[in-house]
Amino acid sequence: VHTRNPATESETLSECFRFLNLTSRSFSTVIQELDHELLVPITLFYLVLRGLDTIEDDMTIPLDKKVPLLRNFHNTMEIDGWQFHESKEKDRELLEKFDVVIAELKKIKEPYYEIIKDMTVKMGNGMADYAQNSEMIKNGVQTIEEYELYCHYVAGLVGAGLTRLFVTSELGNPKLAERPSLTESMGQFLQKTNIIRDIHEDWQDGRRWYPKEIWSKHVDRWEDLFDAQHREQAIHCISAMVLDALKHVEECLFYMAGMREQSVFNFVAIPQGMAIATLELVFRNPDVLQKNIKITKGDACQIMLECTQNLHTVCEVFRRYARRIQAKNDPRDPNYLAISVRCAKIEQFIETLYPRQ
Ligand code: PS7
Ligand code: MN
Ligand code: MN
Ligand code: MN
Ligand code: MN
Ligand code: MN
Repeated sequence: VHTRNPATESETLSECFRFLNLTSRSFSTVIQELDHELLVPITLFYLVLRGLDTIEDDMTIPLDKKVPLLRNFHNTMEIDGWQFHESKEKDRELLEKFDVVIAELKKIKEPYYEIIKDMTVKMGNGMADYAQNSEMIKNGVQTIEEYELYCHYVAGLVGAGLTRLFVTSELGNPKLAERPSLTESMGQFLQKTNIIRDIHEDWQDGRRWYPKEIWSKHVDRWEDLFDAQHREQAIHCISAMVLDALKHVEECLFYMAGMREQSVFNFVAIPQGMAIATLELVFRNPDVLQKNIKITKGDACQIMLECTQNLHTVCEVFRRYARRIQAKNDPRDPNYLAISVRCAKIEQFIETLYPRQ
């Protein structure tokens, strides 16, 4: 069911949907299938955060300009007619015509608006902290704790905002609001997968999100990860990162068990299904170190079908990919045993949810 109504849509709203399709690889379809109550608020939430992320990612904006832009973005998003013409990023057109997002934000229900604004304050400040910090120490994220705090700012907060939108609109189980760690895991799992996969692209852009606490166990210098001479160690480093991401799986499945409306279920489940498939794709795959890799269209289609049914079919996706990770696991990998245990635990958890006869 398409919930958009182009006949009654204002020009600025149509423009917002054009930006959604232009800027989002993974979210545009699932957002546009959302229940009518949340369709526009979540589209605008996405565009506000995409605008913020475009500023964060733009390495041509000097830090003394970038930091205040990030910290004040929640005020900026209230200034009628505001546009930004100094970005060189791929998604810069959104910032150049950001006034359309601002115009539409003023029309949504107050509680939805407040949630979006609150998340923008927190994310903008978190991004600014890390932008300043990476400049000071010049060698990226150090500990797993710092890595997870970054993932909290850019994805855990998105999850928190979305959960509040689901609960406020009564499309989500109110009990979800009492389980913030489940929500956090949903964001951590997506963001960690994105960071693991984007290693090469991020490195070329002068960014590094893998924590030193993990990569330093495998190579002495960060650059060595991209050097053919250290290929084996680099693959082991990726395995360590995949193992770390897999610790969130049970909480993600638990969160999805709390969905009660089909369009919201699909919206949260599809990205999670894509993420577990992406983890399997990057696992022990040297291509990650050389180029951007993506799951095939065929796999994406199948995941889309399975993740738009019910928790059971989503669990089947997770079980299938956990088994494929197991099958690719190599005893020479220092994380072999831990990965094996982790995958078995995931399978076991699914088995307790849906015992097979
Ligand atoms: C509001 C739907 C559902 C409880 C733009 C969805 C970048 C991985 O780094 O575009 O450019 O490669 O490939 C999305 C939890 C956030 C976390 C975060 C807003 C799920 C700005 C998404 C998305 C929580 C910061 C997109 C985490 O990847 O990034 C809405 C529940 C934006 C969610 C960023 C990343 C998302 C991301 P990149 P991508
Ligand atoms: Mn970013
Ligand atoms: Mn980005
Ligand atoms: Mn990325
Ligand atoms: Mn991306
Ligand atoms: Mn990117």
